[in-house]
Amino acid sequence: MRVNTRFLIPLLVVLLGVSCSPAPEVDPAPEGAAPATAEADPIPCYLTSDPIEIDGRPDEPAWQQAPEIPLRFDGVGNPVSPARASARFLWDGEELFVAMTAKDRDVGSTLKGRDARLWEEDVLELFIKPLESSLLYYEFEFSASNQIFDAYFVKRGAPLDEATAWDSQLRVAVSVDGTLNYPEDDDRGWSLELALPLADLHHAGNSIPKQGEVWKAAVCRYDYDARWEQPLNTATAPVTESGGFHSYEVYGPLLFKGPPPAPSQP
Ligand SMILES: [Ca+2]
Ligand SMILES: [Ca+2]
Ligand SMILES: [Ca+2]
Repeated sequence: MRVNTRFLIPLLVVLLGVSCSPAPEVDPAPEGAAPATAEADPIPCYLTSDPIEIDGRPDEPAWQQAPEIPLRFDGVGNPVSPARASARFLWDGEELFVAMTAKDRDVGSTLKGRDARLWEEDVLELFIKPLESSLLYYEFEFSASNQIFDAYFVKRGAPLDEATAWDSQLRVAVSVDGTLNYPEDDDRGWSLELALPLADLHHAGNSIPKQGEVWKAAVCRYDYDARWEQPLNTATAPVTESGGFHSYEVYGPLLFKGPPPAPSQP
């Protein structure tokens, strides 16, 4: 039986203790900052008709309407403040758009090919669970060299090779602010934009949500650094506290909304 070691990594980190490796640099919490609670952020997903060029740089005006969702939980569910990565969500009725931005001192990515083991290097991940009434969910991973891993799980623990056999039609582009695969200098980070056709998520019927519909979603990350012995994993939800990135019970509610409110008049 094939064992998916990804489920074991958070547990091993807890059992072995993170103190066995040099502590990754995490910005200290500012004085007076409110402590994070062990609840995932709700994720507003506003409807937009504005153009978004999928080029890895989420600098279109449309993105200014999308609230930033911080990856504010570390590998054992403790708060990371301020967060070093965030995600934003939009949709246009046919496609889901997601922008992710990550600070990263050492951006690395060498793996190639669809569904490669991208979590073994710097990676940003998106988990989507459309239906409360079904066990099915989707996982997407993106590397800093623009490689894609996409998987459809009929249920948690389903064989990985069966899950990854599914390929979506999503479009993604990555932008690296620094030098890829060159740990000798200090990078600043990387970002990506993706457009996922919602019709791709058809396994439980009509997958085009209505306005007001609520799914569940989480964005997660492994940040590797040549100067650390262990990667730092963070997420928008306290997933690793309760058994791994696949703990969809604690994902945030993804709210498919109408257009964003008009800016107030000066
Ligand atoms: Ca763009
Ligand atoms: Ca796939
Ligand atoms: Ca890194």
